[in-house]
This record gives sequence, structure tokens and C-alpha cells, in this order.
Amino acid sequence: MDKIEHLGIAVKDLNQAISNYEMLLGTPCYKQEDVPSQGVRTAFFQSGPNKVELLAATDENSPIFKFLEKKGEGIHHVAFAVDDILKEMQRLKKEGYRLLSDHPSPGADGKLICFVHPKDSNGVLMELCQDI
Ligand code: CMX
Repeated sequence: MDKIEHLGIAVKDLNQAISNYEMLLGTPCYKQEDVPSQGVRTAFFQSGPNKVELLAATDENSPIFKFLEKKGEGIHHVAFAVDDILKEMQRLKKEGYRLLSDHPSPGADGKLICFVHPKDSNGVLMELCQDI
């Protein structure tokens, strides 16, 4: 895995959180995007070399809705950039890690994504992402 691509932060109110992070990071949100397959609306910030993704649930079936109910707002996942997501998924599967889907799916900001179960990464939901 090459580097941390972004941190995902679950928020209740996306507009409030965007204003807050624009102030905190001192930079404007550069993109908002819906990802219907994940039940989320996202907002992205670039802070130097680092990227932050805010995630709000768009419906009650969204994993973000469940996360907010259970844990409240906070860091939801850590995403790692990979060159070849299929190869990395195969490697992890072979080592016994539980992947949360059999195939990569289109995520926000031009990525193919897949998740590793948080119980297999010491309580952190890990996302693999590859540029499309
Ligand atoms: N980080 C750390 N732990 C998490 C977690 C997270 N984001 N989400 C759930 N967990 C924990 C739960 O607290 C629970 O732990 P305990 O058993 O100790 O209470 C355990 O994982 C299992 O959780 P669950 O409530 O039984 O299962 P869920 O139905 O909530 O499913 C998960 C959890 C991770 C499998 C599911 O949320 C999932 O498939 N996530 C991947 C997709 C996703 O998160 N999409 C949104 C982001 C999309 C994007 O980035 O674009």
C-alpha cells in the first residue's frame, strides 16, 4: 500500500461540517459528490499533501447512518492508495482478511474502492482505493 489517500470522517450535518472544516483547515471544500451505492454524500478537502473526506448518510440504510447511531461523529475509515486493487484484494484474501465485497466498487473522487472488516484491522475500517 503506497500511502494514506484520505481520512473519512462521519458527520451528521454535511453543510455544517463543511463550513467548520473550511474554517479549521483554511481551505475550501473542492468537491461534493453523492455515492448512491454507499448511501453517502461526501465533501473533500485537500490540506497540503493530505486529503479529508466528510461523509453524511443519505438514508437510514447507509453504513454511515448506523455508525453515527452507534458511535457518533468521528473518524470512520482510513483509506490507503493502491496501484492494483484486484491484486491487493487477492493478497489480503489469501492472508485470511475479510473483505467487505467480492469486487471493487466505484467510490467518490474517481476511485475504485473496497473495505477490510474493522475487526481484522484492530478496530479501524480500512479502505483500499485505486485511481480509475
Ligand atoms: N470503524 C470501526 N469499527 C466499526 C466501524 C467503523 N467504521 N463500523 C462498524 N464497526 C464495528 C462495530 O462497532 C461492531 O463492533 P462491536 O461488535 O465491537 O460492537 C463491528 O464493527 C461490527 O459492526 P456491526 O454493527 O455488527 O455491523 P455493521 O452492520 O455496522 O457493519 C461494516 C459494519 C464495517 C461491515 C459496514 O459498515 C460496512 O460494510 N462498511 C463498508 C462500507 C462503508 O462503510 N461505506 C461508507 C463509506 C463509503 C465511502 O467512503 O465512500
